[in-house]
Amino acid sequence: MSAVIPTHNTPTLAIPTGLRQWIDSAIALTTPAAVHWCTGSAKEAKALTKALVEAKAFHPLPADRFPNSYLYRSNPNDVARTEHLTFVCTEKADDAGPNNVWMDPVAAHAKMDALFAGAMAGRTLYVVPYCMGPIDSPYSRCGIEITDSAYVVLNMRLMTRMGTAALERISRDPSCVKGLHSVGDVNPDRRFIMHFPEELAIKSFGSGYGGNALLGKKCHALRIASWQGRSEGWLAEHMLLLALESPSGETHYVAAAFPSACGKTNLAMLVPPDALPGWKVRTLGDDIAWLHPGPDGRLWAINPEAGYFGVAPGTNAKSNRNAFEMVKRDTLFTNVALTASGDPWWEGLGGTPSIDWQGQPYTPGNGPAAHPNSRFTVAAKNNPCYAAESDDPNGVPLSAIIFGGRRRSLAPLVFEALDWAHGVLIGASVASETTAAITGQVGVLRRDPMAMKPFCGYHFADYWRHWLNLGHTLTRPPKIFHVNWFRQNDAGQFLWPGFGDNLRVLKWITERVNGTAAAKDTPIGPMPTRAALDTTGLTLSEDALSELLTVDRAGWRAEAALLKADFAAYGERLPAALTHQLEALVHRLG
Ligand code: GTP
Ligand code: SPV
Ligand code: MN
Repeated sequence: MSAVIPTHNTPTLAIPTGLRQWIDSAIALTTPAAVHWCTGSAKEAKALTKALVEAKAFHPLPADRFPNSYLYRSNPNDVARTEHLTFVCTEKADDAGPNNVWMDPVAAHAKMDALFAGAMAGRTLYVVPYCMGPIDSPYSRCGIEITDSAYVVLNMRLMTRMGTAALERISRDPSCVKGLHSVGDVNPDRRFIMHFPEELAIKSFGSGYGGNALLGKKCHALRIASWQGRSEGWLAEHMLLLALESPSGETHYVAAAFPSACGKTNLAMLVPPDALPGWKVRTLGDDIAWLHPGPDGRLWAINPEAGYFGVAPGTNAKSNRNAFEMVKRDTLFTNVALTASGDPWWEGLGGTPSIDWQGQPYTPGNGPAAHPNSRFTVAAKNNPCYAAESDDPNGVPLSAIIFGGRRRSLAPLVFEALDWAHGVLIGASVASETTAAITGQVGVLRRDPMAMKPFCGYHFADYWRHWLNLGHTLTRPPKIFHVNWFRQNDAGQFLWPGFGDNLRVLKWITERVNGTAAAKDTPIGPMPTRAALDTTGLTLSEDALSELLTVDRAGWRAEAALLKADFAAYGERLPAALTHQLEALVHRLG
């Protein structure tokens, strides 16, 4: 992408000296043709968009049906996060843990600086100040991303509070995350996403895609923030955040951690089924939550993001009507297909594609028309069920935390933790089939503790200890649950209808919080009795229901043995309380 705003501008605010020096040294290293300080204004976005359209990098969608919306096709070698190229560079290798790929920080800086040298020649360098969380929240944290991608700038503008307001906060409090990004030559052999948690710094080269390039998201708000949260007493989690209002008007706030492409956006935007009138779901966040113990002994949550980078395939008027409506304006689509009339298209939408995600005439034998990890970027405020509490500087108090994974077998529809420590074990034992959100094989079951395998910026054993310790500070902790929407029958069909019908599970969960729903005790934790799960208006065979609500003891014994082996990889650092929880589970399984 060449220089699109070829004029130098200067920031209108005083930049703290250390930051100014960092920016100056990045300019000296990357030698851009121009430098642009982003203000986040509509005028700026318009100019960038226009330049991208002129450069044919943005394809305008039909303005009558998709106003202010564009299709962007990324390099076909750059369509998902790349975990093997993502590093945590701590002084001591042990601090990154076996869950991360580690590199010595001195070696990592040298490697990256060699790549960045002269990398922005002929391009514009954008200075992108952003704030993760409401501008006026004590829980929010700022960052500056330096990038040579106008696509990244426009995405960051939708995904974060980007521009002047963030820069104002930074000028008052310079402790911000420094992110340096270049798309480079988009060569997978020269692609690295490096994190320096001890320096609050990120260097990302060679990718323009999502979590690799929008540095406020996974790099800052999860990997660096999880490190900060450990030392400051809070948690940065891969969680959606929703408000659930019952017909009687009572609201519960719920956070849920599922691995990538396992249903967070869909649950966060849930449209209740007609058979359960009076229930309402409002969205606070769809991907990341920062959790802080409050003075009242409850756990409080904010969503650090301001937009969604959501999975397109599977989205339709029936599965997620809110998302379907939301992406009809002001939306950037990445790697979707087009219909003959030029509308965006993806698998599961209905209708037929004409042009595939690579811009070629669609041929059915050539794989899916839209890339399975094709995405929409849209401001959260465009969500028809946006929760106003998203802007509350104090966040919202959690009633429940849900963990879940994509498992065709074993894990039942829902079960409950006996207490916080058992809940930490449940989180640590999350396993899920891999999805298109990361490069590599899809459908392989792997352990993904707390859905944070790709995102925890430090040793998992230390992370679980932090979770356990944090629980001790809560006098009114949220209840913890585990769900699985993805059980399959022998024919490979989903047993549970999912989507809007997941409300039935949320209903049981909040009734458990209120102490009004029945449960049967099982070795893995309390589960709904058949009568306690509201199946009004649901056409589901009793066989399927009983399969969804049964514990396969032999299967769970095998699972516990696997878990024990997986935990062994974390060695001496593994908290004893977690080992005790696992032993207790084995004991209950008999
Ligand atoms: P990331 O943005 O990668 O973190 O993903 P996510 O966790 O937000 O997942 P998302 O809600 O985008 O869903 C991913 C895929 O799973 C989509 O294709 C959905 O259609 C599908 N999906 C979501 N919820 C359900 C469900 O309840 N049942 C079934 N069968 N599929 C679902
Ligand atoms: C995920 O993979 O969990 C995402 C998309 O939410 S990305 O921003 O690429 O990380
Ligand atoms: Mn995600």
